[in-house]
Amino acid sequence: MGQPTRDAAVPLGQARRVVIFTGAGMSAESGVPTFRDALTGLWRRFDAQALATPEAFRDDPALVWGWYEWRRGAVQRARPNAGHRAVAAIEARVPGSVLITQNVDDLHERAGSAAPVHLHGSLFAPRCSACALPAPVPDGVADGRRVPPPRCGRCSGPVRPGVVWFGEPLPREAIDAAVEAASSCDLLLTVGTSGLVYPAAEIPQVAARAGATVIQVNPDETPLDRVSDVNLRGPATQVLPALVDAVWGNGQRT
Ligand code: BJW
Ligand code: ZN
Repeated sequence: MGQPTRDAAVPLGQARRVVIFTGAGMSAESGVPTFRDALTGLWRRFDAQALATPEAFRDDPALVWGWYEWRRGAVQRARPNAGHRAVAAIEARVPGSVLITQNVDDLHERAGSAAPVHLHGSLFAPRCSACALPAPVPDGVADGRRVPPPRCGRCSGPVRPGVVWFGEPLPREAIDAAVEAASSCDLLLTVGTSGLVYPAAEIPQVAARAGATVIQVNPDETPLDRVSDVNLRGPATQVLPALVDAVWGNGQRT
């Protein structure tokens, strides 16, 4: 075990209130591309940041709906990885832990995390873009780039993905729960996020300002390096199981 893992294992073993804050890097090794990775295949000439906006959906609903259907298909084919399972193991070991994710996939739930706080919504919660009525997740996944969105059963408005686009507010309950958890935790573990998108990127900063230990897991440098007490450089599937093993490897809470 390396020194940084030991430096992280000691405070994690002592913490009673842990926040785990995750981003797209968490699911990268399950084959779900990160938000800022180049889009592949059919979508390689598009810019994710331009597609993830209310304006893009208004201008070309079939293009944007098609992109999200393609991504829903990729997530449904993906399986949770050892990093997701390690997060669920931390939650099981530390009952006062809260999982906050920016991810719109369901891989944490499928790895055994009971109630992640989804700051940026979900690929599995479509709703009417006009009246907000929840809409069913379509059966199967449509193939192709442009897929006209289904129509709302109440007002016939176009159904949109239940995610948070640039310029939209985060769900009130989710951001309130995240700020509350970050303000009162002993330790925050941030995993696989670039820390570029606000207000989510404030969450580790809130914890640091409140005096919590911040541990970051990321193969690359990020703006969150400077608020982190320990930087564990590496992929989540290796670093997180090693950390869990370092703290609870003998099956006992330290
Ligand atoms: C690994 C790994 C491995 C790889 N293991 N790691 C303050 C300053 C500047 C701008 C703003 C500001 N406040 C607000 C803004 C504007 C804007 C914003 O932040 N813009 C920035 C680009 C500058 N924010 C907003 O618009 C937000 N809304 C808002 O502020 O509303 C105000 C309002 C109030 C009241 C009324 C009305 C409005 C909304 C932001 C919503 C973001 N939504 C998205 C899309 C969701 C749907 C979708 O997926 O399509 O959420 S954007 C995208 O970024 C997605 C992600 O959740 C989010 C964060 O990305 P993440 O997870 O960090 O992924 P990546 O790809 O960036 O990084 C991956 C990381 O993993 C990298 O670091 C890799 O190294 C690492 N990695 N492999 C571990 N194996
Ligand atoms: Zn409607």
